[in-house]
Amino acid sequence: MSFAQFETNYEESKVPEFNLPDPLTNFAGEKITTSADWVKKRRPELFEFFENKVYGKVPNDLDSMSFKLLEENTNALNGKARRKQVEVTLVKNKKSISFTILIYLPKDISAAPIFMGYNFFGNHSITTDSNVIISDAWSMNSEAMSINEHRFTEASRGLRAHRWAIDKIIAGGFGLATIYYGEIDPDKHDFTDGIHSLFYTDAQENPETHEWGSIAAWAFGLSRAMDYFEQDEHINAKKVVVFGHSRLGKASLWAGASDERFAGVISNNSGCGGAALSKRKFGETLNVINTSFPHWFCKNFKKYNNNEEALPVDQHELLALIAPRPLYVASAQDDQWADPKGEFLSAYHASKVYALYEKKGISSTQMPPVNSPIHKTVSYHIRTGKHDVTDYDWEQYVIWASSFLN
Ligand code: GTR
Repeated sequence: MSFAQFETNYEESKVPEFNLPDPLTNFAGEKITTSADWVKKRRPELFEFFENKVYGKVPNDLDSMSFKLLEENTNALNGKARRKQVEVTLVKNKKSISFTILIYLPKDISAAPIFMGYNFFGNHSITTDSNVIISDAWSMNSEAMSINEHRFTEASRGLRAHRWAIDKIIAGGFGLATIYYGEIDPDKHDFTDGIHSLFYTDAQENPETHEWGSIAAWAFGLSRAMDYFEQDEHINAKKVVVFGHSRLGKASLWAGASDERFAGVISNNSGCGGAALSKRKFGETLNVINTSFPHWFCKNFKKYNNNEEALPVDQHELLALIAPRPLYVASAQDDQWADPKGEFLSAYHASKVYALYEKKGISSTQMPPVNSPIHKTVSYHIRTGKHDVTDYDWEQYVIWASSFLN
């Protein structure tokens, strides 16, 4: 994809002056000074804004859902882990879709805390484990991932293993659950398929202007996985940290905001429409993202293309919706497209809502040096390197999550 037709600002001196909405002043201008007032007078209106004007509302409830254990092995990963592959089927209006959760759990813990997050190229891409089932869902083609004709094959097994530090996660006392995101909604500008299609009435082919785009659909899928975890005796559903990288980090943030069952939330390089402040217009902007990926947000969000000034919220208020639960925002130095500084400042400005709960967050507008993580209830790091998920990132997540889950 080429972004050449858009002008991209990468210079701090060219960031416009902007008024950042105060998370602790409600739309009527009233100051919020207690956590009780935040919950009663501010959080609901912010949530509603993000729901109807940014990510889009889930139109209805499912009619039913079911779980099927496809496979289980107590001797996975050289004997260190229990592996499960569970098929979840969602039913609405006599239509259904299914997705498969791949789960690894440390064997020595009876009900394990877990990290859960989507993968981009199939469950079989995250590990060389030959027992992981290959999804038959649509995928974008990728030469690097050996994917032609939009289908996965054996050729992409393990090709994304470097992004998933499974050994470190298991050794840290956590399990890992992952789902191929395309099984919930294929990542293309076509709403006739995926989870959206189950909810249509008559000949509808598109969500309404305030209804869910793909990010909200992926967040919905994470919540359905959570429904499964709540009845798996080997998982502690009160200790699920939702993780996501890039577009899937946008989805993990929205999942964390919209489903308070998630005990912690990680945004890895989520950028525009994720953790980064939109009003800075640094790197990717709303016009760029809504043009390149018209299906990610609800249609109402397009009103703010080249019109960020008119937005009565910004992404720090999305982060604040996660309070008081632990939140980790991570950036990468060479990922200027995602605006690391905008991600950092967003975590900083969200921290005042955490302070209402006497939880510590980011206390200075000064970014920390690279590879110098700040671990608090609101955590942040910027590491060296590019837009990616590295062992360094996972090492930080395991240390941080251990501080409140183990
Ligand atoms: C980029 C997009 C980003 C980010 C990224 C990804 O092309 O502009 O917002 O989501 O894709 O998901 O890898």
